[in-house]
Amino acid sequence: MSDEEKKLKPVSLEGKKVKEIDYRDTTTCETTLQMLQKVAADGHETAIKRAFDMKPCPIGAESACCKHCFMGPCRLNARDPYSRVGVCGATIDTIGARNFARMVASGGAAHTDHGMGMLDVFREVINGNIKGFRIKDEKKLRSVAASIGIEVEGREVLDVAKDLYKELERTYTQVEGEIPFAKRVPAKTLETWRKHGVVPRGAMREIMEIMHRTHMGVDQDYENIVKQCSRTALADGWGGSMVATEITDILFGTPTPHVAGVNMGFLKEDQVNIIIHGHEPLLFEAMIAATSDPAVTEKAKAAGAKGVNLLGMCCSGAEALGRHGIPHAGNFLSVEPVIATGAVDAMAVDVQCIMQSLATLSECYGTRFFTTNPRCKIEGATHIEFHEHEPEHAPNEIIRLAIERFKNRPARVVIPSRKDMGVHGFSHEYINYMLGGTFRGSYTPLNENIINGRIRGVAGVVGCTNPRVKQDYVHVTLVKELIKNNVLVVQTGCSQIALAKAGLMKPDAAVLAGDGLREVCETVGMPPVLSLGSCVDNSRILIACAEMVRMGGLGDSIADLPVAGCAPEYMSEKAICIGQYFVASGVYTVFGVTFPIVEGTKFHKLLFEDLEHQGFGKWGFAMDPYEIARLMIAHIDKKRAALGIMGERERKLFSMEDRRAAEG
Ligand code: SF4
Ligand code: MSK
Repeated sequence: MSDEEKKLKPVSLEGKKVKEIDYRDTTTCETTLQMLQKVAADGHETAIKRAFDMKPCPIGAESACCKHCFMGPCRLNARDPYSRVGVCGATIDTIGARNFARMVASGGAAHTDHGMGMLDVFREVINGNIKGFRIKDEKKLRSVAASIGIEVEGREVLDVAKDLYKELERTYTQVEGEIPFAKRVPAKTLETWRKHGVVPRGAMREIMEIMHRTHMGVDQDYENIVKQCSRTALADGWGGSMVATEITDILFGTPTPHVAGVNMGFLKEDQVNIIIHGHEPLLFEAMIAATSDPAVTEKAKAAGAKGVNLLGMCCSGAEALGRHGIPHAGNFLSVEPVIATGAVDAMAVDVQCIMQSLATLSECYGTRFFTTNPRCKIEGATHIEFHEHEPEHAPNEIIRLAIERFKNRPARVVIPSRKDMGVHGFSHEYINYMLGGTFRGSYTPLNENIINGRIRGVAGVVGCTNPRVKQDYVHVTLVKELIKNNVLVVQTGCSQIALAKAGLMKPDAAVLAGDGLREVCETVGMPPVLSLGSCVDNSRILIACAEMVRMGGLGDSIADLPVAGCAPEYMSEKAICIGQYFVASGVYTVFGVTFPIVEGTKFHKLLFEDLEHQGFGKWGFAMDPYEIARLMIAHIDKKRAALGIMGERERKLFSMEDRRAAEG
């Protein structure tokens, strides 16, 4: 381990009193650190301090308790899990599987509700009822429609769009049959799903059924519960999330790579700063339109500002960064600290990952804090509802109040100077084009480079940051280790922001990659780490996997591919659902932080071993980034060996010299 790596290594904070917190142990992000120290000096608190104050409940952390009825709640002994059962007789496997299933249902509901909201807007746009948005990417519309068997040749855009809407609505409402995007799943993977009865019908039905089956006294066979977990999670990955991604691209444009910036240094002292935080793209798109109006700049100037400066955070920010190059101020654990700059005149949020504390902290620093979605109101926030039919109303009101706040900004504003530039805005379509060129755009070159061993495999590193883990440390260390070992990394969500801050999204970061990956990156001019967007854009990774199978040479199903996934600092139920849909799709998926299951149980063995034998992927768990990398690379090598493509580089690892030394 280098000195630099030692410096980054987390220090155990167990048993430390709050006043002893050294914030350098809690984050590797220097601007977040600066602001965490400021918040503490100002006498306020953040999630990191509260995480110190409140240790996780050890029983809940392993899902060894059940409160599904009022004969309980029942607590089993996680250290001796089969020593007792719940009042109703439920075993640790039933209790663990039911709890896990409800996490999948909640996470899947979040993504599918987001996707359904996007589809509602799409319907209203094509029916002419929403004038503020329009179909921006007709090419994408036609290719999505064609991918699920809709006739596109010679047809009007609106006719194709109407058929596409009708078809995609089934993703949510269908009660029998297979979701439309099942047509994109490689045949052998789909065969496995059919064999095990996990092809999703419609998201509403799957989520309803999982809630029913996990009610007291219904499904008490952990294997049967896990089948419904897979079915529900797949209704998210290949359903709700995929619809969200595709419809957003159709309405607002498919991202293409461009240079853009990340970090708090993009706040501007002489401008009205407005941060958009959350997940759905509609509010952000409407804010972009509103702030582009010269009249808005004039109003800001009249208040003494040079203009209005729009920034994003979390997944709303990741989408706007990838699609439009709007600067991103930071990932999940930086959202509270950024308020402490005093420079945020307004923060407007929609849904998901919005800490309730933001309302209180905003009040401490005079920031105007707005909720905009009827699903997410927060005590202490000002609610200005965003209406898709009148998309300019909420942004104009938020801008007006932000300008007011600018006029009354506190004298002491501290803006960290750091700005990190990188290339953002990859999509599975662009990867196709980038590697294959305009006329022969395909995944063939990627497959060829994997087969010849220049690229060892592909890893998806995604997900949140979590105050139980040193912010960004595991993401960055893991990704560096993977690219050093010639594993191409694709990213979404808050993880990609961690790597952008660490400078890994510049093409010259290829110097950190192993020889083979470096050669490919330098030839193509791409960074070794590709950012693909928000949490719902994990569906881009699924499509990329399906394309790799379709191009040939790497097996017949996603489970055959030399790929692996990881959410090393996750915190949300959405991440559990994402993990389960990757596992059900055939991908080995490693989580960090903690895993909500009791080890040594039959349920644990099913998720961590047996699913793979059934033709799916499997779960893994480790907290140390080097161990996570080792697990992922070992899995990639296992798949390479099964495909018979260990190649020159790998053969060199077992050269005669090595063998003699080993036999020594
Ligand atoms: Fe206890 Fe069974 Fe009720 Fe759960 S469902 S709380 S295990 S009695
Ligand atoms: S925003 S789900 S903290 S990635 Fe999608 Fe970040 Fe995780 Fe929220």
